[in-house]
Amino acid sequence: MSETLVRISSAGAVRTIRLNRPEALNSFTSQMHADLMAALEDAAADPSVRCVVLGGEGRAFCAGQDLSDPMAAPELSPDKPPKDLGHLINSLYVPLVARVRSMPVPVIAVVHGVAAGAGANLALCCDMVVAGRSGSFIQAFSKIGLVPDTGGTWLLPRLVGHARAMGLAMLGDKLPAEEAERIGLIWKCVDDAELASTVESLAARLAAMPLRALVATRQALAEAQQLDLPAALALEARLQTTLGAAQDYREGVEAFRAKRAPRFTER
Ligand code: LHQ
Repeated sequence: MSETLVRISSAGAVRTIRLNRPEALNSFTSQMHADLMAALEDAAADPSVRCVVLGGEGRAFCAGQDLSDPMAAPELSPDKPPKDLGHLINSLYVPLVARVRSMPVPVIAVVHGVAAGAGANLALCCDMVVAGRSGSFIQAFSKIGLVPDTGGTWLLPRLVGHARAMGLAMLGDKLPAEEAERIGLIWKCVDDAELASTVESLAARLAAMPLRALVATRQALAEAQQLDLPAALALEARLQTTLGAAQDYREGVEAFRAKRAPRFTER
């Protein structure tokens, strides 16, 4: 286990990365961005890793951008030009979302306590979100005069529809995890006491699955949002051609026929 602004641990094929600035509710500084990116790169490059779990240390998942970090805090003097937040987004948050969404393995967000602003949308970018009953999601952006970033404008209407996306994004209210599950924003809300074991068994289950198929599913579901039905059908056919030529498909079908558990190995 290494101790930087992220904590990294491994159990079998599951790599757990925990944001580690608990005194500031794991809000993002440039150093935490760098440490998280390095941890994700490392997990992506390590063939023994078959699932990544992303969580937070302390009492929260992540409170988004650290608003006292000089790179994000508004310029108070009228004589100085305003900070270019777009540049900050383009250099740190856009690569982070791209990295998460292109991981060669499934990524689970485990949310206990608050996930606010970029922290909420980082969780929602992951393939599956499991939250404890203490968890909550806040599109905090509107309260400080900004729009949802870190993929929020794209993700929210797709996950919960336009009306709910507008309500969440405009009001910036705290959405409890239980309600987040009910409206389809996240996969599951469980008792806090069961959160670790639920995520552990979900991660182990995903790690044992055919990873190329899971990653292609992530890509196809996202891409199909922009396609009409014939184009989505064509995309599915192309993906089945690729996956059907892979070893995991042979193994899956052989295991089914032999009535034994499959052993998937590809990544
Ligand atoms: C924090 C933060 C925080 C610093 C709690 N920063 N210290 C991208 C690029 C450029 C610019 C801007 O933004 C973005 C993307 C974004 O993420 S915008 C959204 C940024 N995040 C927020 O606006 C959330 C701000 N935080 C809050 O509203 C509350 O802290 C929440 C609702 C998250 C938690 O409330 P409480 O449970 O009551 O905790 P607290 O407010 O007492 O916070 C605990 C400590 O953490 C406290 O420090 P202190 O020294 O007083 O104990 C806070 O100042 C600190 N903290 N969030 N984002």
